[in-house]
Amino acid sequence: MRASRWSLLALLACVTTAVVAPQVGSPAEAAGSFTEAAGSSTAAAAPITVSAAIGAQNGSSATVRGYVVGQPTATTTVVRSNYPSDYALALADSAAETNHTRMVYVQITTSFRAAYGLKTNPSLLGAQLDVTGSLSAYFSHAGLTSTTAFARVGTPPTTTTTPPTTTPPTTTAPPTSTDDYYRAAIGKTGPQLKTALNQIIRVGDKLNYDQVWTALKATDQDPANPNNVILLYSGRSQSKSTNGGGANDWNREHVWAKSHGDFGTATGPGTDLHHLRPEDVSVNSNRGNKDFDTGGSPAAEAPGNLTDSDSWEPRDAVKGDVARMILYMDVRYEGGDGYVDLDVNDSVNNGTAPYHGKLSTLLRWHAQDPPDAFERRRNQVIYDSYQHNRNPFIDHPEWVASIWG
Ligand SMILES: [Ca+2]
Ligand SMILES: [Ca+2]
Ligand SMILES: [Ca+2]
Repeated sequence: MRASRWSLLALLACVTTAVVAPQVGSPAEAAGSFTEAAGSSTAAAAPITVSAAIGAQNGSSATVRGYVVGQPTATTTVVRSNYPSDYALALADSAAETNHTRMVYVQITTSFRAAYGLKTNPSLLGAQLDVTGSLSAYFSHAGLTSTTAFARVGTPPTTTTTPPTTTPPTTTAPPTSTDDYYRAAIGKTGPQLKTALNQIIRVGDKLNYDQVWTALKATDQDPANPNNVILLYSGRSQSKSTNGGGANDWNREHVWAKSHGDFGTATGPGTDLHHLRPEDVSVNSNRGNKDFDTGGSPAAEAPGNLTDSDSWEPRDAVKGDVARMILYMDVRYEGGDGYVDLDVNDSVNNGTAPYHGKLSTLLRWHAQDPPDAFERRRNQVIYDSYQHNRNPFIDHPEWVASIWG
């Protein structure tokens, strides 16, 4: 009896919404009601639980229903006050949930931050939401990314939850490749390709230097031990918690030496995760600001690496990684956005000029050591969870020859 009464109420609510919708006149509201109609005419978009979302991290699109239980700030940390930003929230099946393994971390895309970010809307804690997005990792944790719709459960979507200017979802399938991301570059070659890639990858979020510590623990996690990171040159697996300044701690290596262009550690090239890697403090210091080239004698504590007075040769397993990081920096930083234009050249001893070498060696290394699973995962984590931009030469190794061939 109770069930049928609820059904009747639900039906009545639908009818009421349907009746009200035609009365609203603004284009935004009309678009909202169109979206509703489109949604109901396709396959049923019934919300799934948070538990189901955690069990289906396969990149598919879904609407997840859950209670706001805080803001994730790291893989295992969810804060419930003093929210640092409007960029993320955590949902759970219970409003009282405190165990992060029973939460899904939701990326709040730009247009929803003002209405659903916890820094601006701390009273959302405990509210029940329906959020639509892609079931994929966020902060290296079960996640819902690239979100396209947010709604408070029980609130008619046409009145308060339709974002003002976002386009209604036109496709239901999530992108299965990076083709959408690179759409404006695909088909171009040479300088036109470089320009198109710059315009794509310069868009994103930036970290401060302190946030880089947390990010590197996710991007460079040892696949065989989630408590550790892998050090770039040393190849050593070392506890995430041993970051610091001691000789055998790890710190933040700028693969594009930060003195080349003198950008330091201010937000920008100095904090760009695409070229920052964990490295042993003394090894980092030994590499210093040398350009990359072959030759020299074995570097202390970094088996397989060679160094002489003017160059550093990384171990074979990361030669291509180093090359692609340097090439990314050239394309990402082209001036005109407040940061120095960085350029790769065919020299060593570049000193504080905004150049890095040695191009001919880096091109060989790129061919010799193609992208592997570790490097691709790292690129994806940076895209999903931190900067929301990509290194094109990991996704499209053939573009290196098109630009520098
Ligand atoms: Ca050391
Ligand atoms: Ca490699
Ligand atoms: Ca450049």
